[in-house]
Amino acid sequence: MTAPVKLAAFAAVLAVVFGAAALAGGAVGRFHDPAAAAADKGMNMAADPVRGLAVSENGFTLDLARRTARPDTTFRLAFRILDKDGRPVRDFDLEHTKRMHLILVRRDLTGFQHLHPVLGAEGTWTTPVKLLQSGTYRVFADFSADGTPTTLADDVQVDGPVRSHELPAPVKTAATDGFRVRLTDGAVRAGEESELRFAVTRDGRSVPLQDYLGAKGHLVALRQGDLAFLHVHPDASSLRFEATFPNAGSYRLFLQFKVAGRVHTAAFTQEVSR
Ligand SMILES: [Cu+2]
Repeated sequence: MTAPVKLAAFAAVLAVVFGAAALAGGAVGRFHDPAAAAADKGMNMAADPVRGLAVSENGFTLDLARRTARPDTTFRLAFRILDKDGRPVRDFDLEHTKRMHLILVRRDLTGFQHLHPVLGAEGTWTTPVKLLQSGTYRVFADFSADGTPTTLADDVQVDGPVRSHELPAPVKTAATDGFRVRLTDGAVRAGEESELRFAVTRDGRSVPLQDYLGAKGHLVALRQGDLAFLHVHPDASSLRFEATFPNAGSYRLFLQFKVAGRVHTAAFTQEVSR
């Protein structure tokens, strides 16, 4: 190789190295961009087990037809899930054997209901609802669309004088409809996966459970204060659930199980330590 050719080759190598460095610099610069940083943060938040704090998330929006009701009066609750272009979503994925799970609970964590509304041709979900007591109720639409599990929430106000209840003290046994439900848990700590096990008895004897929503039971966990909705994973063959409580505090657990064709709900206060 002659000297001028060697120099030219060296210059070409330099150009490649500096070119790559310039590209890398550009890429690094992009991460300092506030929009890119916010997008990264959003992705981290999507991994959070907490849901149900927003009316709009993951490109979906909960559109409630009405936000007021009268106490102890059956009304037609109607809502749509809108996509990012404002169009009603009509295709939903099956989750726990249903395409839509509707959870209602008063702000003081009383009056829990779990309903399965019907989807109309125009993308409107409807179900008859009766809210017994006055107060503010949280309405959670729990669904999956395009493979994205999402829980959106809004409020329905029930007019009238409100008598609120303190969260009951944590106890390991709850009575409902003549059944006794016992909760067994280990050390339930914030940020760790916790196992929650339930046993249902009647007159001291264990009760044969029917399948409900593709498992032996269904569990909803809500955080006191902001009513954050925790996603809980059921074990298909027993009343065992895995839940990760994001922080220390008080939570209300609503266990649902099915016996002889009827669904029953038992509620527990769960304290989560640091
Ligand atoms: Cu459901």
